[in-house]
Amino acid sequence: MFCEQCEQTASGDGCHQWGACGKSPEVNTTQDILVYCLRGVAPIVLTAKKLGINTHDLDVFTCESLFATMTNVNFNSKRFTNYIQQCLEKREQLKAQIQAISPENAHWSELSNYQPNWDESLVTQGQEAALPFLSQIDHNIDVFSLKLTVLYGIKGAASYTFHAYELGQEDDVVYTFIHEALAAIDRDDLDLPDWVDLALKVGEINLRAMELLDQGHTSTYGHPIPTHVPLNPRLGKAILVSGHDIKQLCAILEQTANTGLTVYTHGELLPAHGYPRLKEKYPHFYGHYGTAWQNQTKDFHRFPGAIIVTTNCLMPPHETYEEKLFTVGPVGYPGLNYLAANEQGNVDYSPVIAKANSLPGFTEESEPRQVMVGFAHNTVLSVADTVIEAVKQGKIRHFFLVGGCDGAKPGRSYYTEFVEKVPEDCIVLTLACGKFRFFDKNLGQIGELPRLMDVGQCNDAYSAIQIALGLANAFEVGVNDLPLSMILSWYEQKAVAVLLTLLYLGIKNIRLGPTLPAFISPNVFKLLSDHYHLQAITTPEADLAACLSGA
Ligand code: FSO
Ligand code: SF4
Repeated sequence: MFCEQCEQTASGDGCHQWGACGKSPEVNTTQDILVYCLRGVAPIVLTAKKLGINTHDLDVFTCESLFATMTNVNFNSKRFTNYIQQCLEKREQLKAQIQAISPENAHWSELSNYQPNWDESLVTQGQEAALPFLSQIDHNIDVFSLKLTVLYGIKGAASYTFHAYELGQEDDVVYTFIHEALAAIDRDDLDLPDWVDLALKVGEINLRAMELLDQGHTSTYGHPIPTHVPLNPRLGKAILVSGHDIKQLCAILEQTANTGLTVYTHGELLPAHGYPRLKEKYPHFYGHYGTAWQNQTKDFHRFPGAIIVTTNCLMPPHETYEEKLFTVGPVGYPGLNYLAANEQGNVDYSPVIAKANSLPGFTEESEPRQVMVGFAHNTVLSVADTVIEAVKQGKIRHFFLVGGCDGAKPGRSYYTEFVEKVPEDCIVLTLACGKFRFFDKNLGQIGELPRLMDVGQCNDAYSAIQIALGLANAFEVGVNDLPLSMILSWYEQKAVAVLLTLLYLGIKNIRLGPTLPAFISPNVFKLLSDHYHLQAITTPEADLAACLSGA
């Protein structure tokens, strides 16, 4: 196997024997074959779109199945075999439609005609499917690096697009580009500048995908508002919902209303407490339990109720809690309870409710603790005048966006130290699961403004971008001229997509850690640092001093 799509890739240069995430070579191979099939489907979909054929089914399927190949989403090779079968069936149906109306356009490459041999193990065939792609490493390492950047960025954008679709927000421009990018991977007529442009285009399209998702969330659940979230459980039986999918969280709240169960968020669902239409409608939507994804084995073991994981990051489960753990959507693990949606896309959560009722729930009270969420773009920009005034009066010196993913590597303590060292006349905006290293710290206030503001999930990176652009607009300066520094942590492919969006927007001086992506070649990194001053984190002290001096 070969995989280097995430930050914890083995020895910093690729997982070869077994995934550091727990992914087996078999799962990796079936993922490779699925992506190989999607690369072959893409030119067919693009031809169909030009002919006016409706490709919506394959558009959504492509996004969902790419989402499933992201880090810590799905470890079940059977699910990937099933995705491959569906992909090939849908591909042949679309070819037949094209053949029927425009036979002169129905000529397909070997890749678009690919058929695995179902009588033989997919594992050996998958290696062959991935190899032509891998062999390009020797051909041009920098182009290969950018191809991987595009592929991983597209995976992240596909996950946002899939969430937005679930909330009724779609744009064919996004779907079309996802197919264009997948088809481009097998082109050999593009040189380095073309690939740089394509990577930035991934960023542009990802911005649109994130905008759609933001519209989906805010039009369905209202704009987030500052909200206190208890961290201490209350007495009674309980369900814990992890991942990012607010639509599934809402469905769970609806089905558990008046059951006596209390619903808690875990990980990246913490910011869901800021949505007024969820809080107002569901009084049993109570608090948050646990911290970031890499601590889930401890959190899930201790939680005395049923647990649902709606998206990444799922870790291989321990036997102490696998019986009470359920997955939905693109998430899966062999042997784990999976709740498939019906034809209307709805999930029946009654097995989760039954499991929660069979477990003890919380039987002891604990010290009240709370955190505050809800500082999304609408809230922050509604006080833009106060912010500007505070900056003009010298009460606020600088803003730091300390955001991104968490992970298990010790180097990630950089982010905690960084936040602890931020001077008292500066504000920290945060988002995504990296915040769990400092989310419950009391950093106090500057006037009416909290010094630590939670913008939301990694899926709300759009909100952070809107805040930066809105403040730049209010100050009548460019975004790079704001007293704002971005200190980002990455782990998986959504972070790659967001980074490409920030580069597409021309944002400079981003500091990235805890390590640089293994798939970025030294030349590509040099190009990004020359153009955008993208830089690796160093030490909290040195980076803070540099940011405050405007570097
Ligand atoms: Fe974290 Fe995982 Fe949200 Fe990522 S839970 S690491 S960027 O998948 O999604 O921030
Ligand atoms: Fe390794 Fe990350 Fe790939 Fe898992 S997703 S196999 S940890 S590079």
